Amino acid sequence: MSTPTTTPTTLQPAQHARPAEVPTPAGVDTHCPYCALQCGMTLRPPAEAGALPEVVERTAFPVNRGALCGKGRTSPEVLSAAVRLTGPLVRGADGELAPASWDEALDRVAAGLLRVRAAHGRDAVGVFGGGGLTNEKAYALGKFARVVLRTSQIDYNGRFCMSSAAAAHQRAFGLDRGLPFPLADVARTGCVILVGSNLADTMPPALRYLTELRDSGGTLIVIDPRRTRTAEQADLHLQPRPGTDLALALGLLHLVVAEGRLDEDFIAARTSGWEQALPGVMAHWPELVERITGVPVPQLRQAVAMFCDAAESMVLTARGPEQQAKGTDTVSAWINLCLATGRAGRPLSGYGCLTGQGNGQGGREHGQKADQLPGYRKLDDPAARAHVAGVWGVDPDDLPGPGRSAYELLDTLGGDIRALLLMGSNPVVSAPRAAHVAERIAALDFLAVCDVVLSETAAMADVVLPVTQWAEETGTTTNLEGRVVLRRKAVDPPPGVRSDLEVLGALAGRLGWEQGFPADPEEVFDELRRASEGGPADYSGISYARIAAEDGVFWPCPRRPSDATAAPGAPGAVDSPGTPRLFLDRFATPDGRARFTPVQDRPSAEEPSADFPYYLTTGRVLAQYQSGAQTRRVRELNEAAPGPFVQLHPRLADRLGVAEGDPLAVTSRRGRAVAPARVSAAIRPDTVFMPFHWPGSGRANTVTNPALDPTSRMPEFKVCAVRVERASDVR
Ligand SMILES: Nc1nc2c(c(=O)[nH]1)N[C@H]1C(S)=C(S)[C@@H](COP(=O)(O)OP(=O)(O)OC[C@H]3O[C@@H](n4cnc5c(=O)[nH]c(N)nc54)[C@H](O)[C@@H]3O)O[C@H]1N2
Ligand SMILES: Nc1nc2c(c(=O)[nH]1)N[C@H]1C(S)=C(S)[C@@H](COP(=O)(O)OP(=O)(O)OC[C@H]3O[C@@H](n4cnc5c(=O)[nH]c(N)nc54)[C@H](O)[C@@H]3O)O[C@H]1N2
Ligand code: SF4
Ligand SMILES: [Mo]
Repeated sequence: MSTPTTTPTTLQPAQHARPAEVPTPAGVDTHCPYCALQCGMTLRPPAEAGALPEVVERTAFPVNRGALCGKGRTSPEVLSAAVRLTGPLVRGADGELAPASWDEALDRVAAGLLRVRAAHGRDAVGVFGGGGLTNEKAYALGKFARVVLRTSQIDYNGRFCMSSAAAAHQRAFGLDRGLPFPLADVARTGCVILVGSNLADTMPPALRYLTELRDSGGTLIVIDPRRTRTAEQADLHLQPRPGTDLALALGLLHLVVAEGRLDEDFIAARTSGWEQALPGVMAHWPELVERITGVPVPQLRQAVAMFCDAAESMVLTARGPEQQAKGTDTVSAWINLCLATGRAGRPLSGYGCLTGQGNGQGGREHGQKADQLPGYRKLDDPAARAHVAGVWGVDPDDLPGPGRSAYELLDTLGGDIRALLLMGSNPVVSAPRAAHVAERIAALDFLAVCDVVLSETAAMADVVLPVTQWAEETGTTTNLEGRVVLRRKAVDPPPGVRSDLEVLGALAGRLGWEQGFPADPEEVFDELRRASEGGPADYSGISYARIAAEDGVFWPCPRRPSDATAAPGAPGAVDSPGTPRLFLDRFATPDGRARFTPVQDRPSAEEPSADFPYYLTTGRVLAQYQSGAQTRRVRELNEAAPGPFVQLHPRLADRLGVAEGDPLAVTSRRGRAVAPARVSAAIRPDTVFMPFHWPGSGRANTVTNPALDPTSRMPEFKVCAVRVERASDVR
């Protein structure tokens, strides 16, 4: 790797108040490469050649106030040339990946995409993006697909993440932003119901807001089939069967009605559709809900009392209830609970989704989703098409229509889709029914992958393009609060790598588009602002300079020029201050009212049976991130979480004759994973849990169910039926 220079390209050096005797280190304020909290940090350039930059606390950033988890603290290690790609790779006639020049690699990609397009049509070329990509990259990737490739077949891994919550948000509020309030509000409400989030492990610095909530007399209810480190903090932990959150939410709302705790005034003044939702609620009486969920009626009553006794309260969901084939209805049921009790559209109350990836929020707003155009516009809306086509300088009729969702796209590879450009995901590890997905990827005529490291998916590619990462480039992300932040370049990349934006520009050039794909992120952002202007996620009043000055700006942030001719952000333009809190006056629906959605409980796509008697649920551990492509390359994290495991209850372990560490086989209708047993009373006896961070024989996603939610197309990562055996008993 090249030596990062002592004075890196930066917009603004860090300027924190420090004791006078400690010299202020030269450093660059930036943000963590990983999760949606987008913790602020300062990177201090290395003192000596070849060393890595040092992470320094940045207390001024309000979300994490200096705190970082181990992943953030060790994030510079992935910058090391020892673990990352430093030059393009091209698969040779011998079938092996070998180093190649950039020109050769880019020519190969252009030729591969053109060949498939010529033989099979535009929709035979697919694009798969990621919620970790910056806004600029997500925007450029979506534009590249629609304008250069003119394919409808683009989607991204965010579909696997928060798409159910996004769909339910849209249904109820007419707008989808993960949290409609700053995270700090969580510490100031009266009661929080946290549904299927293990944020002590997945967003550790956010735990402080829950601690502050409880310290100031508020209460915390956690709903999780496992007694996680997060659940241990709760005043009340409900431990339902996996996949029963919909019944649970309906049951709580039933009790709200039965106990006369509805907020009739709020329902009348600010909502619509309550009468239609009521029958589904009344059909879920407490004893039935206890039977479905396994949560005793007294606990249901206690939860309702805690939630309604507080003057303000919140429901926050994460992947537990969302990654289900009924995830959208499940989130709608939780939103209905908030609406019926007047816990929405008021200060310190409301529903929020804890978005997951670094740019999980922005990544779904700027056009890499199958049905979307920038600014959270809809691809099937003629006015939206006309606006964005105008910014892009193309005919609206030339824009393709909506395409397939992520799993459906992957499932089509080697069939209708014969070439794929993949940027920012590692589906061989992270997609449901992963062995099948790997087979589909292998059946492609052509695969190009842009990545920082040689991920398991990149290793299958015909061409691997090595790209720059967070600290080596500037760009914006939008955190789980809807706060747009600026990740600044802090170090120079190794000479052999290029940015995703440069790659898209070079490919566009080879495919006949000399203009329209600049490599400068700020130029891309300025175009994105115009493309988003007037859309639901309006960024037109946000500029790099403003983000730098304000340490983040919340969308929607329309430009409001006092002088109508002033460019966004220019002197004379008075832009919106941004919107930290949504819906206080009205919801974003046509009539300004939040909408109840009538929902009914239904079973999971796969319930336990004689052959597959247990539930498998999956998720995360503290020290690994996602498919592990990055964090498995960091020594300290690997030592903390070296491999997969199967968490199971001591009673189940006894029944199977299994001791701690024994290899266990977990088998579903899709396949089998083998990993050591981790015996723990923290999990329900009818359920086993596997983290999904590893490839190979312990890959959880070999087992998971790709059943999709009908609305969001979210796969059912959180529930499937499995057999659990000692690996030695399985032939
Ligand atoms: N360390 C770490 N942090 C991360 C990530 C990571 O990979 N590693 N990834 C980031 C991303 S992209 C995301 S999306 C977030 C995810 O953040 P979380 O949603 O907090 O993470 P998960 O572990 O997937 O799921 C949370 C909890 O849901 C529970 N659960 C399982 N099934 C059910 C169910 O049916 N109902 C309910 N109510 N709960 C259930 C699990 O037991 C688990 O404790 O984390 C982000 N942060
Ligand atoms: N069983 C099970 N499976 C799951 C989940 C679960 O809970 N259970 N959760 C799902 C969820 S919520 C998610 S978000 C997905 C995530 O799963 P993936 O989509 O596989 O996410 P990552 O592992 O973050 O993959 C990102 C890839 O992009 C690379 N990368 C990082 N930065 C850049 C960049 O700037 N440019 C480019 N070109 N590449 C970059 C990384 O090195 C890595 O290889 O997994 C899903 N899969
Ligand atoms: S909590 Fe998320 S953003 Fe913060 S340091 Fe950890 S991984 Fe990075
Ligand atoms: Mo995610």
